[in-house]
Amino acid sequence: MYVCGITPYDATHMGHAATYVAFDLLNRIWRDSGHEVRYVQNITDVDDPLLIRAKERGEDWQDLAERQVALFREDMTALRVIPPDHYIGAVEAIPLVVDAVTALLGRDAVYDLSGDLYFRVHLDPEFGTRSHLDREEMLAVFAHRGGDPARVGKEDPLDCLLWQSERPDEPSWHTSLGSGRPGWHIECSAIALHYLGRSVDVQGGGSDLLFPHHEMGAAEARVLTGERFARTFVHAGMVGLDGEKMSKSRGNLVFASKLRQDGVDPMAIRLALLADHYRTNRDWTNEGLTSAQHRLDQWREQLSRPAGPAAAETIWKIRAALANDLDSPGALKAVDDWCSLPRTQTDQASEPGLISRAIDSLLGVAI
Ligand code: 5CA
Ligand code: ZN
Repeated sequence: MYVCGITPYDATHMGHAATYVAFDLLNRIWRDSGHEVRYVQNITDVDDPLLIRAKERGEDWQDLAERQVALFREDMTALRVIPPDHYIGAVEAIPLVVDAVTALLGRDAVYDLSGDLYFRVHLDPEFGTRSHLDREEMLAVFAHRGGDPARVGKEDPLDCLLWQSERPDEPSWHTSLGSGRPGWHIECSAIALHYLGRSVDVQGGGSDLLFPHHEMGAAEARVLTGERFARTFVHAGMVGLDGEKMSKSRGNLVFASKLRQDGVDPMAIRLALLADHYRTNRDWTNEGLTSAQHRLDQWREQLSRPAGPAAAETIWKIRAALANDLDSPGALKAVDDWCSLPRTQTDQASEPGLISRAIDSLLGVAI
């Protein structure tokens, strides 16, 4: 599984948290089913948005990235997200990107525009089959999400940047491709192909990455390997605040670290995120957090009793819900239902512990 990681500034907002908790559920249900999971994630630790933000704050871009990655990792630990096996920064992956672009050059998939190297997206016969957008839509979305369809001299407005030549006052690296830095999509395809082989079971991220990022990354990988890059593309819904997408540019962010500082139990944050299905676009609300806290209190109260009703059926309900496209609301309901079963003479001492362990391992909620 390859899940796109953060660009390290303004982490960890509740949109990020929701997306990584969703893929953590997938990781957990796979492990529970006996699969060996290999999980890789990147950090986009050099890119325009990071450099722009660092400049605005008058901070060194590397210091900003380092601080934000540390904060993100603390937040993920607090939320009990199982870390990836390989967590790879774009900067450390530059040699992988150079190798990948060199291989693409050998396939005639690259052209030079004033030192910048572009990928011919239509060399991938399956271009467009992941996002299902038509050309008009692609052009519109590309312009909004880091692309440059209007740049003069491109063979096709949709072609994407593989390598950006050195710009004044911007970081760059001396490589066989010239002095410059990696484009965005090739960062992820190069890392994924290197650490996971020629294809992955799941390529994941938020739905804002479907196009252009995942379409173009998959196209690059397809031209490199001749194989389908991901068996499945999985996209989490967007989390917003007050009806607007939560984003760094809109500035309507709720941070996991701030909630933790305010004394909110990270397990309540996690439960609030699990209360909705991962694919739904939704808002982060105070009411949602309050009801998650209430649910956590209920669970803790019931699970701290010396005995309880039989656990086995409930545990299978949790598994069945998660196996059904990560139906976390269904899984939470199974636990709620167990908590509200009447207590009787036949209650066994072992049962609350079994439920606790199932909640811990399957849902990542420590009781
Ligand atoms: N570094 C790139 C991916 S290679 C990136 O998109 N970084 S990010 O910091 O902007 O987002 C990190 C992850 O959180 C991505 O998977 C993204 O899709 C997801 N994400 C960003 N904003 C939201 C949101 N409001 N709701 C849900 N997920 C989000
Ligand atoms: Zn990515």
